[in-house]
Amino acid sequence: MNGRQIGSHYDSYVPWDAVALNEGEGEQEIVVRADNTFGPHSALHIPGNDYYSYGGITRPVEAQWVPEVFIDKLFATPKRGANGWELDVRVRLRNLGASGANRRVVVELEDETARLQLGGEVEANATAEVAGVLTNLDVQAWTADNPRLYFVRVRLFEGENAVDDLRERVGFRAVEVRDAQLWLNGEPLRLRGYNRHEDHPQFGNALPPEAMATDLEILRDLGCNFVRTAHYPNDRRFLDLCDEMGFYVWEESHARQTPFSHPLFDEQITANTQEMVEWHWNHASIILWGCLNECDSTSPRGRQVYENVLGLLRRLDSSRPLTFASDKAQDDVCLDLVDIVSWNRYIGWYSGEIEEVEAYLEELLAWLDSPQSGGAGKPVIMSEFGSDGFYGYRRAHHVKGTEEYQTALLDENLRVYLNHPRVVGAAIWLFCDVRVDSECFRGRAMCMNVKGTVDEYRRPQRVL
Ligand code: ADA
Repeated sequence: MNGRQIGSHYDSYVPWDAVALNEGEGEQEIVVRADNTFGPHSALHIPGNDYYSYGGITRPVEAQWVPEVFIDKLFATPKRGANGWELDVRVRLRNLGASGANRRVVVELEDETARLQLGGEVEANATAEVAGVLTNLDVQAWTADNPRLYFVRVRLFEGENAVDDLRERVGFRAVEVRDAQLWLNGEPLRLRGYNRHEDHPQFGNALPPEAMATDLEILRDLGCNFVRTAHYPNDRRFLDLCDEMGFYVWEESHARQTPFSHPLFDEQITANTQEMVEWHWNHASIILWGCLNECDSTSPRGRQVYENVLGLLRRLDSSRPLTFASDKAQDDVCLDLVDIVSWNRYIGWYSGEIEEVEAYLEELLAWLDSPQSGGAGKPVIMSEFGSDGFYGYRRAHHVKGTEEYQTALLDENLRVYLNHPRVVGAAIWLFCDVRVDSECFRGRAMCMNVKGTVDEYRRPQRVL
C-alpha cells in the first residue's frame, strides 16, 4: 500500500486479508503481486503434481473500509435443538487501535424476529469473540433438494451508531455419522458425484461464476448431488453456487501425494487448513472436511501429521465429519482418526481388471471391519475411481484410453459402489480433463489428466 508492504500470504487457494490504518485523504495505491514459482519457499505447491499451479491473481480482490474496531468474522453453526432449529453464533471482533474498546453487537436472522445482543471488551491490537445462540427458529431445513438459505446480519455499534456490519448466508442443516451411515437432518444421506479441479482451457483456474455454474448444471443434469474439491480449498463463489443450487461438498486443504519432509510443510498445511475452515465456515454445502490426499498414512511420521491436521480440524469445527482420501488400502494406520473411511481405488486402470471391482471392495471391507484396521463399523466413501478417456478416441477393441473402455470401467464401478450398503458416497475421478504440471508422471500425454467424463471444453464423452 503506497509502496509499503502491509501483508503477504502463502498458498493460492485460501482467502486472506491485509489490514492497514488509513494514510489520510486522497488516492491510495494497493498493489497485489502473485508468485507461482516452485522452490524452497513452497511445501504445498510442488512440481510434478497432477494438476497445474497457475500464476496470476486467480481469486477476487476487494478493498473494504472498516473502523478501528470492526467485525472480522462470523461463525454461524446451525443445530437441531429440542424445540426446533437453533443457530450458534460466534462473532470475532478486531481492534486495530492502541487502546482497548468495549463494543455492542446485534445479530439478526432475516425473515425472523430472532435477534441477539452481545457485547464485550476488545484489547488493543487484538481480537476478541462474543457468542450466543438464536433459538426456536421456525426455518426450513437446507438440503440439496431444498437449498433454502437465510441471511444472518451482524452489526457493530459505537453507542447508538452502527459502524460496521457483515452479512453471511446460512443453511439449516445438521450432518452426523452413526451406525455406519451418513445422516443429514436425521435422514440417511448418500453422496453421488465427482472430483472436480478448478481448471479451464480459457480461464486457467480463475473461472468466472458463469463457468462454475455451467459445471454444476452439467453435474445436476447427471443426477449428482456431491462434489469433492480435489485437492485444495475452492473459490468461495463456487461454494456459494453449491449453497444456492444444492450440492453437498467435501472440501479439503491443499495436499496431494505431498511429502511431509519439506521444512515448511507443517506450518503451511496448518495455516491452509485453519484458513479453509475459518473463511468457509458458513457454507451450508460443505458437509465434510478432508485433508492430505494420498499422503503418507502408513509410517509413524505420517501418522503424526495426520493426527495434527485431523486434530486441528476437529478442534476448529466439531460440526462436520472428517475424512481423508487414501490409496494405501490395508497399509493404512490412520483410519481411527476419521469419521468416514475414503478410498481411492483404480481397479481396472492402474491394477486389476474391471471385473474385479466388487471382489476387491468386499476384501477391503472385510479388512476394515477387522480389529487392526482402526476403521471398523465406519461408513465408506469411494472417493476416486476412473480411467483415462481421450475425447474422440473411439475403437471397437476397447483398449485403455478409449471412451469405450472408460464407459465400461465406470459402469461397473458405479454399479457396485452406488448399490453397496456400506458405501455412502461415490465420486468419479474426474469431472473434466485438466492441465497438469509439465513434469507430472512424464506419461501424462498432452500434459493433461484425461479421466474427465467431459473434456476440458466440457464436451460430453461417450460414457455420459
Ligand atoms: C490419484 C490422485 C488424483 C489423480 C489420480 C489419477 O488418485 O488423488 O489427484 O492423480 O490419482 O488420475 O491418477
